[in-house]
Amino acid sequence: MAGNRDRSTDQLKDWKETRGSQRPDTLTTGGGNPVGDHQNVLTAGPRGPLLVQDVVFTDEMAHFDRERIPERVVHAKGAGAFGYFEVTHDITRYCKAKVFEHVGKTTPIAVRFSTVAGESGSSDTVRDPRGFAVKFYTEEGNWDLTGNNTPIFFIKDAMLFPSFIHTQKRNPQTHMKDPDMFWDFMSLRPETLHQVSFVFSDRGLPDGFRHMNGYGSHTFKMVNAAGEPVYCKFHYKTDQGIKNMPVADGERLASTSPDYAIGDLFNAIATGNFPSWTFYIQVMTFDQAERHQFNPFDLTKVWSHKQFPLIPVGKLVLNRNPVNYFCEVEQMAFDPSNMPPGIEPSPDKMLQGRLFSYPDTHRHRLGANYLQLPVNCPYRARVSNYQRDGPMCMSDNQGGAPNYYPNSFSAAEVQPHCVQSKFKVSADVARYNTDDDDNVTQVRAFYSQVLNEGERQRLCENMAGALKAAQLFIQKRMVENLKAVHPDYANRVQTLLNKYNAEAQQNSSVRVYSRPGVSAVAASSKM
Ligand code: HDE
Repeated sequence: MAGNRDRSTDQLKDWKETRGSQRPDTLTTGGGNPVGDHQNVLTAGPRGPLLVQDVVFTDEMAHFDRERIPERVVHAKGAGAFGYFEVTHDITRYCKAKVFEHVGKTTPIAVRFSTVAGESGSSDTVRDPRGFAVKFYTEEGNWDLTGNNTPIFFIKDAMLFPSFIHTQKRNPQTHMKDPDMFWDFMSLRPETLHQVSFVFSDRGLPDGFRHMNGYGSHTFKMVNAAGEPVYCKFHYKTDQGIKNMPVADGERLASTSPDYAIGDLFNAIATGNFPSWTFYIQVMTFDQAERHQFNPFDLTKVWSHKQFPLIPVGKLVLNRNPVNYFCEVEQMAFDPSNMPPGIEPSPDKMLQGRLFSYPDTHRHRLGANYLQLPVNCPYRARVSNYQRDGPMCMSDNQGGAPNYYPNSFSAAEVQPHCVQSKFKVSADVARYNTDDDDNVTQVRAFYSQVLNEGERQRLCENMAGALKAAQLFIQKRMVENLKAVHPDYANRVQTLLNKYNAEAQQNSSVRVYSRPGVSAVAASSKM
């Protein structure tokens, strides 16, 4: 037997051993009837044909025919795990949510990590943001902090999201990744510069899911017991240390071990090496928000850590692997609109757009009663409302309790102290263009102050290595955008492009269409 088997490879062996001397179960149909033969269809004579009365066969085949549910339109490839959140520092002066009630309090959590653009069979080791979504099962219902491994995002208006995602998916005719689509969009929307620079830096290719930070990314609101609100951001920093993957390793693993990150997480947890993250918040008062130099709800910007220092709150620990992938990970449904009292949305246009999109997606992907699935069910709260029926109702459907409100029979009653905080809005309703915002100052700081020389060079190589596959006018527009960030950034990328373009011209018969786009730039960035 192969000597280098790990816990994920040994799953079946481990499963058998944990069952010990238990006798095997009786094989049954889906309806529970014992099955006498599961290898031979029922036929008239040894050479067929089949009999319609072979219900063992039809039961098996009909279920197989329906095994797939739609994969997530983004973040389709991922890994999940379970654990707990523990409060280590008191933040009740900011937030009344029970999850932060007292130091030492623990709350069960579910986490799903993911890549973004690839399909569910794609490789884990591609350049792409990583999803880092956390579901807190609190006694006030679920809180879903559906974040990424980046503190910022590409765009700031939810209207652009479907188009933005289409540019990283497949060309409608060729069904291939398309470098023109991706770079055309990015270069036409300069607010993408910050996140594009982040993703093409070393951090765009993390070594598995354990060695990266997570961020709620948006600005949220926290409200304390006195009803006083502040704005806040959430950060979860890896206790394993940041570790990124060299491009060459990503390329190699993409073909030899495409499930690298899933396996790394599974094996770590299976061997008791539980990954953890330290959880922080940043806080901004409403007054500070009024006077802030940037729009504090702009998802393409960070809040200065100097001005708004990280405040420690607690720890996220993952200590259990899913018992069954489909049941507990594929069906896991995150929803930024799941917020317990004390946590509220800010006006961030992207967050507001997400409040609609996620539950809408789940109703399509999983069905109207997706919140009754065990992994999504707010099992530490008692769901009591006036919603009833729908396909695949798995609970008692709230029994005989009245299904209308108001009623005189004392069923689910509203809790006035849980009403969301009041806030003032006074403005003209319009479709506001945010094009003229400052899209470069923070990117310049990232390029010239956050990155060191080696990191800057690798960023330029990664970017040029992918951008070279786009048409020249698109390359040019992208470099113009980089020029506004920093002349050195633009020069380095242009110099590399000149070299690649000259090579391509010399060898014009061998133009390489190498699946570029964010999720595949790891593969193309070295060519
Ligand atoms: Fe998502 N996103 N997103 N997203 N997102 C989904 O939900 C969407 C955004 C993120 O492990 C979808 O169940 C819109 C930002 C994660 O199951 C979908 C907008 C951030 C996951 C969806 C955004 C994220 C998703 C796909 C802009 C980081 C995976 C299927 C308005 C802060 C969660 C699904 C998991 C998944 C929509 C932008 C993170 C379609 C409309 C910003 C981690 O509903």
